[in-house]
Amino acid sequence: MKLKLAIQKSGRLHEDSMKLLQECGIDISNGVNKLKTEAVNFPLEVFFLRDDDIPQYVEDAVADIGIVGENVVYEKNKSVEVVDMLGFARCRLSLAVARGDHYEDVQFLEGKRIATSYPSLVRQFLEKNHINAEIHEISGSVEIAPGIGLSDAICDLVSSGSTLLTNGLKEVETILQSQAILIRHRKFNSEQQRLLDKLLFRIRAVKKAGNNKYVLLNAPNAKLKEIIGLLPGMKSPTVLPLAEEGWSSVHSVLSEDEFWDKIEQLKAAGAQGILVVPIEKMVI
Ligand code: PRT
Ligand code: ZN
Repeated sequence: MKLKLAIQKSGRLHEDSMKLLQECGIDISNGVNKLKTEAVNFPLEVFFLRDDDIPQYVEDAVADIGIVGENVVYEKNKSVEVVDMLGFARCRLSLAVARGDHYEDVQFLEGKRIATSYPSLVRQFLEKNHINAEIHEISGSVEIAPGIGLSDAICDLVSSGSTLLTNGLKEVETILQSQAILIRHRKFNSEQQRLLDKLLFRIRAVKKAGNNKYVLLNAPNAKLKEIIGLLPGMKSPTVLPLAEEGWSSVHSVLSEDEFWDKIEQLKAAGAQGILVVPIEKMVI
């Protein structure tokens, strides 16, 4: 038996989805230009689809699992289960109005026309805020709608914000934060679950490694206690004597979010020759 995975055929999710598989040691280099291919070294079949179709394929169990943006999953509202957050393709679904508009709060939207490719999420947002507005569903180039008189506001995905800027718009409300997620259908049997667990074990090791750095530094023995106290490590830091009398080499793992603060503190505590190395996989 093989697990069937749906990923985007081309677009913003494609490369990172492929990279994740590669980092998990799964080789699908034999057929990326086809609609379907098989991994050579893992019981996995991969379907290449439009991202919008992935939730339906997974709900219907045509694909067992899929990689897709939260925005698409929640807009389509299919009956699927979220297995894991994958951390890439981060963006937000936001409402934007003309830069010159005087926007104070959501009341601004009362009676207005909003252009979007996300009618369902926009409707939910408006209902929650008790706003009556007209939703115009369009499938692309949403950001030009106000400029050509089609709408008064838009709701679209934003990452850097430059598309809004170049179209004379400003972001006023965020209705959803999104990233790529792994979804599965609800009819898993035990063999499918076993294969998913095997894949998840690898995905989590890759994610964990990406969030951590391996740090090596030299410390005078007199300062060792203080420096070790700053380092969490997986269990506790490794300490090895240096050839030079009175010095030790300390090895540890630091997480990305505390990284710069810790490096400063380590330097201040007397650490020298600090080396920082990326970690490829991390299993704890
Ligand atoms: O062909 P297919 O249907 O598969 O692809 P698609 O064209 O529908 O989707 P694609 O490849 O553009 O995006 C796939 C997924 O990437 C989305 O569903 C999101 O989950 C995620 N993602 C992350 C984004 C963005 N960031 C993003 N910035 N999707 C789209 N954008 C667009 C946005 O619509 C706007 O036009 O980029 C523009 C804004 O970007 P900034 O940087 O100017 O703010
Ligand atoms: Zn799409």
